[in-house]
Amino acid sequence: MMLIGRTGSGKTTLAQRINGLDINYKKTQMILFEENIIDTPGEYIENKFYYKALTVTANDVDIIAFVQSALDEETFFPPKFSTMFTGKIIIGIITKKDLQFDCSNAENFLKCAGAEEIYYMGLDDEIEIIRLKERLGIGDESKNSNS
Ligand SMILES: Nc1nc2c(ncn2[C@@H]2O[C@H](COP(=O)(O)OP(=O)(O)OP(=O)(O)O)[C@@H](O)[C@H]2O)c(=O)[nH]1
Ligand SMILES: [Mg+2]
Repeated sequence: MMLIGRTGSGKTTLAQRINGLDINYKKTQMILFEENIIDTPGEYIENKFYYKALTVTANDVDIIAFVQSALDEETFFPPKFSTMFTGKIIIGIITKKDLQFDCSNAENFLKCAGAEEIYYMGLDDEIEIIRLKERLGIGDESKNSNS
């Protein structure tokens, strides 16, 4: 999965949670490949100049996630942004639901951008992380194997 979203929307935090890593804040400066996830810097959606890099990098993934904070009243995703990525599954992930319970704005932005399914993440939302991991085909078998 490749994560796309504005600076501070929570892509790196999400990648760390999915990969079961410690949550460490670090500004993403370049495109990073970490296990099953490609993490991109927010600047890549904020500047059209970088769109080409996003489409080229997207060749390596099956799923593209548009990441939108529930707090943001604006979006950087143009309508039908999904059409830039032909043949890919496009999902939407709303972050910071713990800070803004009403996700309707974020949901509209993501649907308008072409996201086919929406996930709703707060900081402690393990259930949504599990749902997303199942979607990615990276279940928690290793964790459950002792139980
Ligand atoms: N409360 C809350 N804070 C979050 C959530 N997701 C991320 N954050 C915080 O938001 C800040 C930015 O998160 P990052 O994951 O670094 O954001 P990013 O999208 O990777 O940003 P860039 O690397 O700059 O593009 C950090 O301080 C995170 O702790 C969330 O769901 N809830
Ligand atoms: Mg980051």
